[in-house]
Amino acid sequence: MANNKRFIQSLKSQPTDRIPYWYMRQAGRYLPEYLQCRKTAGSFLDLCYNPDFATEVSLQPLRRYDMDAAIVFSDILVIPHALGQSLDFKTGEGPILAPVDDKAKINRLSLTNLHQHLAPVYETIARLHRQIPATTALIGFAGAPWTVASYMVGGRGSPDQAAARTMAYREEALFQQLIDLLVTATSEYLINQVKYGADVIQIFDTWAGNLPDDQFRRWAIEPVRQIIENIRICYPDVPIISFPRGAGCRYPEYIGATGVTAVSVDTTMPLEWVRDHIQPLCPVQGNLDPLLLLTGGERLDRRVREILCLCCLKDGPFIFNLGHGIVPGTPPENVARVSEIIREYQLK
Ligand code: 1CP
Repeated sequence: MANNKRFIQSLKSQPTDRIPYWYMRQAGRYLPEYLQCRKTAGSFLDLCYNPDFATEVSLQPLRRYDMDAAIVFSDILVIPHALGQSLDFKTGEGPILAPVDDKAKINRLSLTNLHQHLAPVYETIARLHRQIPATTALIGFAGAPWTVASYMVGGRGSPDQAAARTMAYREEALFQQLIDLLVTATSEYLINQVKYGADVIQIFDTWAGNLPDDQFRRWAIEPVRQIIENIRICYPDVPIISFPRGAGCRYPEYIGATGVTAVSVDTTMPLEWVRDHIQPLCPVQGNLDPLLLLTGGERLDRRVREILCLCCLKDGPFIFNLGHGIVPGTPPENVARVSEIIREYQLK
């Protein structure tokens, strides 16, 4: 099944006619048509929970750049919202949540309305499944428990996740309770995404890299291992990509311990190291600097070709992507240019 999709072929380590590509955060703030939809929808959450708008903005980047995969438009923070935490996105700012930083607040979170709350996301996936071309894969996603918990405890994004890391040391059992709840909610959410038509799952662990060694195993590896195990009970063959941003030399351990199908590698990872130490273990996705995509020019062309050459030297399959998400202000023509170079690049 699904073998006419180049992206899935690559994830299954099968040969492809060219390198598949898509871009993290490919829908969104750099596209004028997205900004128009966001204005019409009202708030960012109205966009996420309205299948008409969410389907439209998921399709917008495909119309321009014909990627090998579409990603459903949503956000990693719909899970805390579905568990009962208040969430707001103010224009131009990041997310603001009412912090869950003590036992009473964590105990008030509940799985009861999870699927009812997330039903619009499932509906969007069902529509996208029907509407995207047969050769395009549909990616469902969620945040990893550690990254999601860092927003839940801190109430907003932070450079060091100090609130969550402090709780994990001071109130380990309570933090474990929060992580366990997120493992359950995220597993069920992702299983439903596959049920409604997602071909591939991506788990975003944006803040994994800030965890010290022992904490990385406990809060980044173990919860993701459990989620993957839960998904595979229902869907043994669904490809699962994880993005433990900043994992560095811990990528090989992460791959072995979680059983993930493929990894997204971040901008800091040296290409030769990726080729020698990660590609032999699993398919790799990455890792153009989103700021180079923003600045463009000859330098962008050169780097794209460098990534294409180095990551295809060994037998390991490769999916072209960014090392983190597209940033606002990126000129759409730069995304078009990169897509063109990838399409023209011939596999030897
Ligand atoms: O219109 C707007 O102003 C909202 C901007 C925006 C968008 C377009 C946010 C707020 N989220 C999204 C969509 C989104 N978020 C997608 C959609 C699909 C796609 O095109 O890829 C995805 C996959 C995400 C995932 C996400 N949200 C992550 C993990 C990936 C990453 O880039 O690190 C994280 C950390 C978030 C939280 C979040 N949501 C939005 C913002 C600005 C942030 C970051 C906040 C912060 O840390 O300061």
